[in-house]
Amino acid sequence: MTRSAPIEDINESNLVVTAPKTHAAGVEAVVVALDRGIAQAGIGRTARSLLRLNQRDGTDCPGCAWPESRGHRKTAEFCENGAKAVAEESTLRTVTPAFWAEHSIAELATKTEYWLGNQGRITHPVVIRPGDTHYSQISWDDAFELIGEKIRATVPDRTVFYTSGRTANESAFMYQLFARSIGTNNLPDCSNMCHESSGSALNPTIGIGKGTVSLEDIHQAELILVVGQNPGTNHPRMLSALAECKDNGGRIVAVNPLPEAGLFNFMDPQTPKGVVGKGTNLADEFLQIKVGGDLALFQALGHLLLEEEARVPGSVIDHEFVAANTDGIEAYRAARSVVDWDETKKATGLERAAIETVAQLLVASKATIICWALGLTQQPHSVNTLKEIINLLLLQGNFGKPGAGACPVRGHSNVQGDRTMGVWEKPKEDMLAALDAEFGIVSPREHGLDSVDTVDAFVHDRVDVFVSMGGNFALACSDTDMLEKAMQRVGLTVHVSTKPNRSHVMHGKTSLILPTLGRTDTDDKHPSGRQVLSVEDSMSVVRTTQGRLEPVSEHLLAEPVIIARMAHATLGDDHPVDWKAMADNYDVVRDHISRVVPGFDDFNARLKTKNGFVLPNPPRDTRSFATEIGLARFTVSPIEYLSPPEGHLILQTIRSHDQYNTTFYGLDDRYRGIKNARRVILIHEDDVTELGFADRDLVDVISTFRGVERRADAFRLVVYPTPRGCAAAYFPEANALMHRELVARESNTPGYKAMTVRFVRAGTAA
Ligand SMILES: Nc1nc2c(c(=O)[nH]1)N[C@H]1C(S)=C(S)[C@@H](COP(=O)(O)OP(=O)(O)OC[C@H]3O[C@@H](n4cnc5c(=O)[nH]c(N)nc54)[C@H](O)[C@@H]3O)O[C@H]1N2
Ligand SMILES: Nc1nc2c(c(=O)[nH]1)N[C@H]1C(S)=C(S)[C@@H](COP(=O)(O)OP(=O)(O)OC[C@H]3O[C@@H](n4cnc5c(=O)[nH]c(N)nc54)[C@H](O)[C@@H]3O)O[C@H]1N2
Ligand SMILES: [Mo]
Repeated sequence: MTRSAPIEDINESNLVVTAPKTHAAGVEAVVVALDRGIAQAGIGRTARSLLRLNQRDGTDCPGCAWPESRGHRKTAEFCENGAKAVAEESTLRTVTPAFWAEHSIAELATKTEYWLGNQGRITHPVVIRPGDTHYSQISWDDAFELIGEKIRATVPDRTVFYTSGRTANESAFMYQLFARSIGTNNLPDCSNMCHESSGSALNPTIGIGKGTVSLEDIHQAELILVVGQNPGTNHPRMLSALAECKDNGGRIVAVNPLPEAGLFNFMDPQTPKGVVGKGTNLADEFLQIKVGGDLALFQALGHLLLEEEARVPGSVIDHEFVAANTDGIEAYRAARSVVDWDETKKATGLERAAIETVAQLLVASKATIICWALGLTQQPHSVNTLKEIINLLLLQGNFGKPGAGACPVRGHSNVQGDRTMGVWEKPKEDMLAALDAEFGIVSPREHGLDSVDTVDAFVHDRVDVFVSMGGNFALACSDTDMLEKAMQRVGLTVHVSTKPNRSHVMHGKTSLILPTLGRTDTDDKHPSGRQVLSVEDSMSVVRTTQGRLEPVSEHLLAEPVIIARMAHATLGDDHPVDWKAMADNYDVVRDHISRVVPGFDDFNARLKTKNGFVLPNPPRDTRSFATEIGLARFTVSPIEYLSPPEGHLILQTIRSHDQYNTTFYGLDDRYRGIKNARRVILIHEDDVTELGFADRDLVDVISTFRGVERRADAFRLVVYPTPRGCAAAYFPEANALMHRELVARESNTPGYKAMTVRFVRAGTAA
């Protein structure tokens, strides 16, 4: 069943640049989506998978975590990029033992991620041992035996269990139970690199680490601020929700350094207006902010709201809400009583009048939602920026009423669920006590390593066994060069994966690749028949997901089965947890979850209802805030922004329209007008000139952090409408420039949107 894979790798000199687009989707989106699907999987498989996507009893899209409608569902409840994610997974191209025999590690190390991922789905477990030049086939039994042996041979603290956020609830629950049964909380996950800052800001201020809105709230909001995110590419179904808000008379403000197409106009290919008309205009106001300027912006907005309240008492502050539910408004009021407009301009690049316009929109709105993603979470002062958003929402009582609230827009399709299931290096005592009581184990209490700590542990040779439940750790993290070298010094790396990636190539001394079922595959090799999994979306809705496609190989095992067998091989027959019972029937896992994780009572029965169920969300449900003092908290932070030294710019890293994190679907960033290439630096025209370069010059990039430099070669400068002083490059190519200690304070999220860089002509000395 092998379909031919592209043989060419990336030729960066094929770069074509056209003007950025001003609308997202349209008919072209459908054409691209179907084209990719059919090329990978053929017509029948593409139709079967896409028609099941995001339907009741269907497959949860493996793309983003945006929720599905709980009411009417369209026949096509997916977007271009969801369709690409499915095409990528349902491909008929296969990576068999013959592939590994043909390509040595030395050869694979020269391939790009695009080439690796495009080879197809891995069909058999494979191993590479010290001295081997190639991976070769291994039986499942031997693979598990090897894992058990290596884990038993070391101490729990030197084992690490990473999770990428596609892992379903049941697998995530079993995985954390496995780590804790061994005796470690070393459970880093992709969330550490993503929305950790959101949790760090929300938990102490509103008493929950999640968003407080539903999809219906988005439709009903009077005003939505879309800050630091690129929904046209990364959450395309969000555009339909924003369009519905507009149709209902709502207003939208976009805050972003880049004029992302999806912020301006959405041509919904599923409505006549989107096909032949002009689409729906989205943003009423666009604040083209400097990278890192949002804290200053939200402080200025807070000042303007308080000023208006002073002018017309009662017109802005929801006094009843504030008095009953919050603490700290006086200190906030005092801190925001003055604003330095010159400094605000320096931080944000925005004119005072533009900020005042948005303040007026906030004043006029009785139901405001603020949405954000990575543009706000990956900077040194991210946690304070997000706390400032909470201040604004609290002031106007925007919690627990229709059309209002805080909306962190999550990444991986089950990243939120994985955390709910206990994949966290800093578990709460309640969770551990419940686990211990349920299973008769003694969970470790000492906090474990997060993703950034894990990179550091690798670099300092403090890891013996690294297990990766999905993901591509080598490329997703900071300090790529150092990390790749360090990963090769680890005793055992285990990659539970669907497709080949760089982490398989930068493997430990011994390494296993364990091929698993994806979301779209049927999972029916169990004594109790076909199994169903569950996921939680960005808005705390828990529902089922099941694949309907025949797996490309009969040798794939489901993630719960792989975890159960790793655990059994490591912990033996005497361990109190019945791993096999869970792997045989996922209802058993769910029964355990119902007794351990709050909000999951009667899990099996409730999951079977039409729309699944919504987890309790005290701020949204009852305006209650489970902080230490039982009240929501206003907070005061000093102004902070990024000011690069002379001759330097701030570099933010972004996703192109043709990628899913480290997986490349193609080489086009269609909305931004970049084609056929990825090693580009988007940069303001005047910065190019001032630095003595010209458009399309080839440069080497040098980052500096606390006096330490990193270098990445051969990027092409592309003049782009980004603010002065702010450049952008694609992730993961730019990760070699990321110093691992450049992180957001409190959350330890990498500062992927806050590098300080300069350029030199390609090939010249620094
Ligand atoms: N198709 C597709 N979908 C995806 C993904 C994917 O790779 N491909 N990834 C998934 C994952 S894991 C995640 S976490 C999400 C990521 O979703 P996004 O957060 O949308 O992803 P990024 O590409 O990092 O885009 C960051 C946006 O923030 C803006 N920005 C950067 N710095 C600042 C700033 O200082 N202030 C403001 N206001 N804006 C700023 C950038 O210009 C850019 O528009 O998407 C998920 N969905
Ligand atoms: N510079 C920079 N770096 C970043 C970011 C950034 O914005 N800028 N964003 C960060 C963020 S938000 C995130 S979430 C991380 C992403 O980090 P990861 O989640 O670690 O990376 P992915 O690229 O999503 O993982 C892709 C791999 O997952 C495997 N896979 C796919 N589907 C499945 C499945 O169903 N099961 C299993 N077991 N495996 C599967 C495939 O083998 C594929 O190669 O990167 C972070 N790194
Ligand atoms: Mo993410």
